[in-house]
Amino acid sequence: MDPKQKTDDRGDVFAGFRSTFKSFATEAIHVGQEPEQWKSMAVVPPISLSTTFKQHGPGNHAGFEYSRSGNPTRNCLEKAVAALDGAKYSLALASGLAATVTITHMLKTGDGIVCMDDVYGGTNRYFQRIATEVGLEVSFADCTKPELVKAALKPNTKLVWIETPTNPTMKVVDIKACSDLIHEHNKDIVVVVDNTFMSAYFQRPLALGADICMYSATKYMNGHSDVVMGLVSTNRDDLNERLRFLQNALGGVPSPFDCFLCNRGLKTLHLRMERHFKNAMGAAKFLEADPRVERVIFPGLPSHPQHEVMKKQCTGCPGMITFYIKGTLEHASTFLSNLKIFAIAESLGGYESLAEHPAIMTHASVPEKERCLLGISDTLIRLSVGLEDEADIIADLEQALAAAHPMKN
Ligand code: P1T
Repeated sequence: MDPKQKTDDRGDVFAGFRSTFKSFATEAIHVGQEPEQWKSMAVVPPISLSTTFKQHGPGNHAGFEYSRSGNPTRNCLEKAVAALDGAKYSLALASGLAATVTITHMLKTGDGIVCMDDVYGGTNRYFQRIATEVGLEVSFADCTKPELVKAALKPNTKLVWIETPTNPTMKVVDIKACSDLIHEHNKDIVVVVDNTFMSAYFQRPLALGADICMYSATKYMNGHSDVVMGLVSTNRDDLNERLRFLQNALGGVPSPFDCFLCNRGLKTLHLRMERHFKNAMGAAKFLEADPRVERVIFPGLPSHPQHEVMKKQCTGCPGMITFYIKGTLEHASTFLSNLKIFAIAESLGGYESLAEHPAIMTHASVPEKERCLLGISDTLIRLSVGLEDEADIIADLEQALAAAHPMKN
């Protein structure tokens, strides 16, 4: 740690990172939650299950008509998310992929999309196998390299899709540099950042020049592995208008109950993310020092190629660690099968620790040739470090490594 870098009250792991967004916790707890909006003065927003709302006369309603086009519980969540993203507007969708599809529906046949080369497998599958079927032109580029982004931009490019850090190889894109470059080329290109890995607490893409910030809220934003949801935020009136139309017209909306749960999850986002970072830093340092591990990719470590970019644009790192175990697929499988605290499961960002094998699980739909080029190999393991005790997390990793490499003990 550079001794000149001041630590704040969040602890040493945060040294060198941007300081927390002002009043984040207060806004997470209060924005959109005003008791005065309910006749009952309920402090906790009620779950409005009604699918329809009585009108005083035809077209004369109290702000809600039909639950797909607007719902009071969803409203509370959308207002809170907008505040946390530093955005004017936010919309909730039925899943992260529903958010991706809704955003992409702004395009027309013949339009082009440039997508970060490493993204969630389902995003890759949607762009390659569905968007192209309806006449959208999709290309992939490593957005950590400005010259490759520049080369990928074509006259028909309407959307650039950035994920940072990427899933699963944790590449970090300089959002400001990339957005500036794209907007200088053509100010009308919509830059989207998938902020799923970071959550609103650690990264604000809109403040860095992106036009849209989206999430799989299934992950950190909800944080309890009990909701599938997507979120989309923007500061642009035109994009909000179009997206809100599509939210209703395509219909991929979340249930009021899920909105209630996600809204509740946001109340502890700041606390959860800080603990995720502390636990992940401990685990990443342990793995990096272990001879049975080939390489650790964690943006909080100085060994990460874009560690400086991460510190410049983020207020911390989430609990995501990717590492290569020494050996073969068998070693990776043995390691995963022997974990006791970590569950072998897809998804991430919940309070519980999860581990998975991207090549077999989350990224199986990415063509094998591309997986090889991206480094999604048989020995690559992805961890979502949860909120358990750090010492227990490390002990679990240690015993699973010992099971995978018994000769080394
Ligand atoms: O699962 P869903 O809520 O539809 O979100 C899709 C999605 C979008 N973007 C990113 C970065 C994601 O990680 C995901 C979903 N990811 C997993 C299920 C996973 O295990 O990686």
